[in-house]
Amino acid sequence: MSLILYEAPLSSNAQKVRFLFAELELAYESREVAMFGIGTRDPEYLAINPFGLIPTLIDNEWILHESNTILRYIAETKGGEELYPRSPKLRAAVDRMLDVLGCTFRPRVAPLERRRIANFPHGTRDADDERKLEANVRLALDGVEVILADPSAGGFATGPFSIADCAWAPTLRRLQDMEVDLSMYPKLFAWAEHVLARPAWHRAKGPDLESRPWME
Ligand SMILES: N[C@@H](CCC(=O)N[C@@H](CS)C(=O)NCC(=O)O)C(=O)O
Repeated sequence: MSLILYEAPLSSNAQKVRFLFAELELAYESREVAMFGIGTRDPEYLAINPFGLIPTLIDNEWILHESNTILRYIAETKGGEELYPRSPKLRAAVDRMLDVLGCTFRPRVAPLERRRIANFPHGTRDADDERKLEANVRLALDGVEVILADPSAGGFATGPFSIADCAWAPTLRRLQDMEVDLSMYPKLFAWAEHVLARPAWHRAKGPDLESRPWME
């Protein structure tokens, strides 16, 4: 088989790639990499992903890591061109949402996820602390809500369904799982409902968070 994905069921960065595979109905071989394994990776895995992170793609012996880069590569080369538009402004809108996710949103939301979903560090749930973390998430949600107010974002992040929606789906799901009150963010709420209702997401999302050890 030409496509191999090194992944983990609960890895948000693997889930986004699985979502795109499911949208494009691409067959691939899944090879599970243990989560929480950073620092203990074997040399074989470090040879294909020098950071020891998940996911890694191999396409006919050609190796690629970084989940958003994998999304772009798959869309361009495996029949998903309409999910990563060529026109510079439409492409910039998709790229912006990918960058907002990786560079701005994930760093703000990850600490709250660790407390609320993973209960990490264990046994130290402190309501005041969580409120501070949630306030930090809300600043980021405010920004996303403004972006989604663009009239061209018709239900999805950037207009028609794109790889930006694939990338955001795992994080939107976790916002729901963390019971962050999204009522102040009607556009984000509607977007999450829309994306997470896609049949391909249901085929790709993997197990519920409670059922497996979890980490970002
Ligand atoms: N920027 C990387 C981040 C990858 C990443 O942080 N992956 C997490 C899983 S979602 C990981 O490997 N964590 C370390 C571990 O589980 O040992 C990407 O987008 O691929």
